[in-house]
Amino acid sequence: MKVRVFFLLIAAAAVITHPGLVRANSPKHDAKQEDGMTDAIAKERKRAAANWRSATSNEPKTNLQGWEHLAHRLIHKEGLDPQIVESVFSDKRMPERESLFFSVQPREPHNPYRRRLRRSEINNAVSFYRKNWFYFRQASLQYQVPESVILAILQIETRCGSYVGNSRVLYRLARLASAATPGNPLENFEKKRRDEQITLQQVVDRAQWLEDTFLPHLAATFRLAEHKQQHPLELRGSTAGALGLPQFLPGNYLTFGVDGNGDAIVDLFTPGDAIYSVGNFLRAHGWSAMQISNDEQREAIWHYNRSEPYITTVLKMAQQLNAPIQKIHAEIKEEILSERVREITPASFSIPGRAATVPRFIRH
Ligand SMILES: [Ca+2]
Repeated sequence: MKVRVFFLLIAAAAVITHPGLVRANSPKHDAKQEDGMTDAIAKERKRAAANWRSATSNEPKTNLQGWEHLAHRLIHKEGLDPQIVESVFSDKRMPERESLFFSVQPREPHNPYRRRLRRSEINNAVSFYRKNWFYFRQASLQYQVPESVILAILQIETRCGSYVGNSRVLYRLARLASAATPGNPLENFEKKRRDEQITLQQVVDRAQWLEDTFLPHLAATFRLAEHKQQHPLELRGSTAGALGLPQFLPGNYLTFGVDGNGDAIVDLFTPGDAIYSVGNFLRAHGWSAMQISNDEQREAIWHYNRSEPYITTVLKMAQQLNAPIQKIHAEIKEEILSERVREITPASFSIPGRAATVPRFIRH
């Protein structure tokens, strides 16, 4: 769901025939392979040239700043309104398209989450829990996902909203979705083949995977903006194009976003909606009961972020959060017994989570 899904590709990588071995054992096959490679390169060059001719022809048209291929895909594959697409990609706020260089077999750096279990992180999460315990308890009951797991995810994603990113989501997703723009795969191949054992087909396949993965989220950005009554270029999020406290990509925002605070709008920048939406997402991805096996837990979180170190860190943090959460539960119970609960329970909490779908959106 996030840009970190890159790592999924490692598993799907095709078996590579080592060119050196083929050359030594089978000169005929080698020549054939070379011919095939030359044909493929020639074909890619032809596509790139055609794209360039189209982009530089004298016909009067909107200046799409190099995004012609992507605009075409959004209009003809995703069914977006041509006028809106053209106006956004020609907008001065939208940077010109530049070549996108990508890894064919990306690997995650060695455990980027290793520093996320420090005391300060736990304290921040506990402090967020204390302010929003009601949403956590209700969401946990509704989706049968432990409060500690939802809290750990929000802490790891954005330190419970301390930083939600200020990048233009549309531009960041457009970059990723533009990988298969004619000419871009070839540029990547020519750069990589100097020092990597990689075939053009692998590069083309990877570029297509990036387009197929991120084009739907790019299209969802337009739809999300429409619902929020914002200009598509004004939606802000991470450099990976994810939004709000739980860092959902736009497609997931539309599909799994929930109105948790009961105000009949879905706003993932508010704690109540963010907490419910994480519960809803995990529930929809296999977290079927409060007590499930470790493998089942890992599987559900994997859909959130396809990274083993991420999953391990979420579960370790959740474990560390259990005791403080129990302590706060005990405090709340005392508050309720002493009838001071009204001081910490806003009246608007009466019907949280009643809407399981997206009724409407608001502007930030
Ligand atoms: Ca709401």
